[in-house]
Amino acid sequence: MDLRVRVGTIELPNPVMVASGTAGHSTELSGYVDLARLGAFVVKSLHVDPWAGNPGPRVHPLSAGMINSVGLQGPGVAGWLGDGCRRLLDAGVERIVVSIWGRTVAEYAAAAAALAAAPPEVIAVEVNLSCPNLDGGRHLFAHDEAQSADVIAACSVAGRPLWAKLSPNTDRTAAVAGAVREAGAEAVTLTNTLLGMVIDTETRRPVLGGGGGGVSGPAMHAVAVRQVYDCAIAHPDLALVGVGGIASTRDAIEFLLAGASACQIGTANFADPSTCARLIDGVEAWCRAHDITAIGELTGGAHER
Ligand code: RRO
Repeated sequence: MDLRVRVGTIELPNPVMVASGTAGHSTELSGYVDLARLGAFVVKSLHVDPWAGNPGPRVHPLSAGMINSVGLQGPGVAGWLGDGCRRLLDAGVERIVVSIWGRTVAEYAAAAAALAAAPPEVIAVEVNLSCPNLDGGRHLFAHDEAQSADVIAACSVAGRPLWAKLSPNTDRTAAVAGAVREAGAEAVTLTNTLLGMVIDTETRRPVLGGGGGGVSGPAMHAVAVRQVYDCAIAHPDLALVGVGGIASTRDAIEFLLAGASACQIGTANFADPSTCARLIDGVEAWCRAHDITAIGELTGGAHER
């Protein structure tokens, strides 16, 4: 069984990655899953400088997933290179995708520049243009083609393939995908979380310390599949990474059929941190049961007549 997939210029041994922000910055999940087995380990978004994130509560369960307002907490790129990155390498992880964020184009560029010195195991940079918890969700780069393109162009200083993580909270996603590709992105990751809020009826205040937050998990799976499907039609030659509510093998296969080359597992890691290992085995078993010899054959299958 050939589980290898290609995302832009990068080849991964299998299509299953962790989603940024759901597996920490380093080896937090290594007691549950062999991180070296993953298609790639995706680091929670890093700013160029350390950032404390939002006040708690930061996460809250929903009937079909969860909502978060972590608020982009992280050690900064230099702090991560000196600690989290080293621990991933010590754990034998050879494929690391680093997610970065900024409040301005210059801050994104500074984070990307700081990654230029990263070891070769940092195989790509996922540029997070779509965090719902930056400035309370009032400003998302991923809702604007020109601003997204400016960020991607500025991040070329990382000297690594760039993936752009886009938003489900706009009807501009396919247009933004085209703009970031023109600006140099090799792939787009679809999607980040849905803007949401939970209100405590006793206190009459938002439950999360940050106010609103990002909805993830099964509640948004069909939304993200649709984004991938539509983007694959708009940009048949652009590599897509599907993320949103994957909890089962079939959820992952759906993203491939919609047009993704690979997928990322997020919220399911909170309920079962070994989900990725289960799904690597699961997609292999699914392919065998369906007489698929190379998993790459599945990409875009739902578009064929
Ligand atoms: O840290 C967060 O609050 C966060 C980020 Br950076 C993101 O991209 N998506 C999300 O739901 N939460």
